[in-house]
Amino acid sequence: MAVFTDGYFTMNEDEAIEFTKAKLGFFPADAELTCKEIGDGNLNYVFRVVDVNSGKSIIIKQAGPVARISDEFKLSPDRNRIESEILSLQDKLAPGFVPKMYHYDPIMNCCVMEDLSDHEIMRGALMKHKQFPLFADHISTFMAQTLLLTSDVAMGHKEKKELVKSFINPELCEISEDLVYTEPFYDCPRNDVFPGSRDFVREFIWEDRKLSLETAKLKFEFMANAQSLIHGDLHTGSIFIKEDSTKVIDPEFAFYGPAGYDVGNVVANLIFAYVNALFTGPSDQVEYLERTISEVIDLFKEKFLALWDENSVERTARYEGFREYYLDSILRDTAAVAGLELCRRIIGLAHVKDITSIEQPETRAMAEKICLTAGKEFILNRELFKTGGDFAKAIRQSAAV
Ligand code: SR1
Ligand code: MG
Repeated sequence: MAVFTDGYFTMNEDEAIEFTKAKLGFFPADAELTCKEIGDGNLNYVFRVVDVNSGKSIIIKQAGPVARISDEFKLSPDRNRIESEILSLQDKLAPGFVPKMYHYDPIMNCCVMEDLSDHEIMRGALMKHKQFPLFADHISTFMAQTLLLTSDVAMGHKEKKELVKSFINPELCEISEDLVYTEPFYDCPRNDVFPGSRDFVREFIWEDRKLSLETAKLKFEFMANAQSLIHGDLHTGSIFIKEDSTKVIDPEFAFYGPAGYDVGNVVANLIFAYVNALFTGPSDQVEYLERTISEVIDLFKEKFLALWDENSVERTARYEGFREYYLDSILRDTAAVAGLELCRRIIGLAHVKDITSIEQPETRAMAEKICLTAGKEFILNRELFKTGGDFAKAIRQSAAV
């Protein structure tokens, strides 16, 4: 019988059941519990515990001492505290858009939350060519509320600095600094380049000195701009979805960083789905995704400006023209981060299934070329992206090369 008070160890399925019985009052005493480890992400262990009698279920997410994708990444299990705290905070800032957090255990480095098994992971759903007409509205609300309401625009500056302190997340930030901003832009041994794309990557990305200079500027902005409490890894694998509901999960990369980092990740990952649909889907899926990308940007802008007027507490934030200046800088970062994400998921260590699932090598190389063409355009010309239409046009043009 395992003890859950003496010290941390990574649990197996039976131990997750024992933990549930010993530490959580969630199920009745006569519950008949089953457990399955269902994690398929790069970092953690995810247990689904179900009471066979009542059908009630919970999720236990435990942080291991190293990443699942590779034990090269030694990571503090404190990321689990960060995840449980930010989910509770986001539930207040954007109610209904994150799972309910039931319990955090600082010894076992695990958190217990609502089971969202009636939803599906958005990346997989989009690859099955499903459409979610409410998604742009939902995600733009989530981002506008969590990003604006944690910024200096809407918070007392001392209170905000307290949050900056408690969400210092050096190890997970280092992963993004390396995997997003640095390694994809040179011939780094840790990259994982598809053989059919290697020549294009070398000429188009690695040999472009102007591009590497821009990635350096962006990396230093990522490390220094404590603008908003960001999710930090807001791709379509971090979103659970069904027709009428969108839930954002997995915020363990959260820290105070550039607001455009989250918006850019959403845009880039919708572009991966768009590129997948170009080669595998019906044309209305391509149109749906282009429309959704455009709506995400335009709705985010509209909601961000409205929230600014209702919530700004800083005198200078109300000076004429400042909110437009500030929003413009977020859109610029959105374009840049969309570009970085498009490149790093093709060249770097961590790929996306939207592209790797394309079996025919020539087709995959074409899909990768589209992503890299759009990615470089977004990085180099980031100042030019001001509307959803600007993003949609660049995507169409990249797909046409
Ligand atoms: C070592 S972790 C690799 C990637 O998985 C996460 O989801 C992040 O996107 C990270 O960059
Ligand atoms: Mg994740």
